Amino acid sequence: MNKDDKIYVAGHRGLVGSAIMRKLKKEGYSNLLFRTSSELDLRRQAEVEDFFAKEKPDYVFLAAAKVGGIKANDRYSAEFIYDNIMIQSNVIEAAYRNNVKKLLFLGSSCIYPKYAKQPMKEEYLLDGKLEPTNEAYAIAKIAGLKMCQHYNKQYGTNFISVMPTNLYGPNDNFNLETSHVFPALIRKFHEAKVNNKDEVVIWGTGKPRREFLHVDDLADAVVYLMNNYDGSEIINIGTGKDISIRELTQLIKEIVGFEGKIVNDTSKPDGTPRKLLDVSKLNELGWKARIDLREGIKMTYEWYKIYLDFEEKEL
Ligand code: GFB
Repeated sequence: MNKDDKIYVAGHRGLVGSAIMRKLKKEGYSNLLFRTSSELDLRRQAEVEDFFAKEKPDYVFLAAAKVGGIKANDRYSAEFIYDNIMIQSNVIEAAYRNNVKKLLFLGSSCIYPKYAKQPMKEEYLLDGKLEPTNEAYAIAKIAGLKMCQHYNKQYGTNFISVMPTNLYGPNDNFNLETSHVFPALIRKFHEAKVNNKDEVVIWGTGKPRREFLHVDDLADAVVYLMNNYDGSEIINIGTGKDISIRELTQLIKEIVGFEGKIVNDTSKPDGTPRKLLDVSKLNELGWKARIDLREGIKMTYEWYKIYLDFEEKEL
């Protein structure tokens, strides 16, 4: 990408999209294109076609999606499959019709089979049954990466697909009903500390293992791959290390400074027992994650406290 190329970041306000915007600005890319979902509903094909025909972006980061934690995926599965299939289908088709030079599609590590061999290599895709709680989202994301591969094959487009692991960082969703575990624990321990509560309830047994990548590392990786990788094979993006939910809970409890008890609500689902990514392809392409988990938790908690102050002043 040249610094004055027109780069469209779809989903620029979200956890991933806002990190990509920060990274592109820091690197001096000066011609960034973005729209809020009220300005442009990416589920509406005609709106997307008009937008692309008018703006003609050179590059597209497709970071817009309907995302959520295990409970949201399970409960709103029809919305997850519809919104994500419509968004990605409209953007990928409009990118092709308007000769976008290159598009990067963001998938997720949940696309792999529930009981895939660990760590999960890209070739394990479609090798087994999916985790039921997020099957709808996973099917949509698999359809998206397959669309990119088939558009490349039939039309000669250059649409690459990456599969990030669980992400965390600034601008995450902290709503306890729909969020992922990382922001949920930051909020739960912070509120328990400031309100002198005796205990914090976590979902499930705490036994599942998850890999956590800071979203600034992800943004660094996707800009790197947009500039250095052309191909139809999907690329995992992660740290290559995982941790149990129980260990993560202890780490966040310690960093937030909560001194009470942790209680497990085993009526809530554990989900996939493990989804550690094999990142050897990414490492061979020349990229490695840099932000250490303990450091990342501290950075995210500091951001969260500033965000809360800002919210309070707004009210
Ligand atoms: O992050 P999470 O919601 O999604 O849950 P997944 C991860 C693990 O943390 C599960 C446990 O075992 C949860 O039971 N957990 C413990 C909690 N306490 C909490 C809590 O307070 N809130 C939440 N949310 N979890 C998602 C997929 O799976 O991974 C998405 O559903 C997406 O589609 C995302 O792929 C990356 O990691 O299990």
